[in-house]
Amino acid sequence: METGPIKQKLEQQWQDLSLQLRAIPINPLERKWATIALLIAALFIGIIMIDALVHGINAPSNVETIDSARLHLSEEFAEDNLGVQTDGSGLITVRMVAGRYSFFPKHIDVPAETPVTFRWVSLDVLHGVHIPMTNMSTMIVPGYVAQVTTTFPKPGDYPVLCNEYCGLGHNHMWSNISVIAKEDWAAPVKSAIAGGPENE
Ligand SMILES: [Cu+2]
Repeated sequence: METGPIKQKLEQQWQDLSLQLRAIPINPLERKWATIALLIAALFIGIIMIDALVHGINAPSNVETIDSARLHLSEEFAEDNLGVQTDGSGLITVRMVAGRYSFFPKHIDVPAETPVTFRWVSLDVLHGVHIPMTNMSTMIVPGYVAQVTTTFPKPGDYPVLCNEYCGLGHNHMWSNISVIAKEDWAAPVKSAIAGGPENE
């Protein structure tokens, strides 16, 4: 197929359009502010792109499915396997189950200033989890594993809140995490249990 005439026609149309646009009278002050507005938009898009592509800051998304009705039978989220675990290279993974109206296990200890990967599953309905002062804020959708890596900046008790309405007891659905100084924290003993993609 010959593209020459089509290309010519498109170029002609583009020239006509730009001539028409240039013929529209625009107040210089308006033009100035429109330019500033476009530059601000470009700056914000640039910051988002740099964060996403250079610093790796992305919205939590993890397409990994799991059968919510059989969590207790699954290898990874069986009761004995919940909580804090470290693998050979020292990476810390926390596995937690959200269910009406609590997060299980009820209490965990994690170190400050260390990346901790949380893997959340729901055993019933849609839940959310939010830990103030961290980037932890994700939905826990039944049938999927939600995974977020976060770092707790300093020792203390951090609240863990459900932020998706999940039923009448929703406002009581919260627990807390103890964050202890990096040098005082010791990895839990049961650390070699299989489960999860990083241990396979
Ligand atoms: Cu809730």
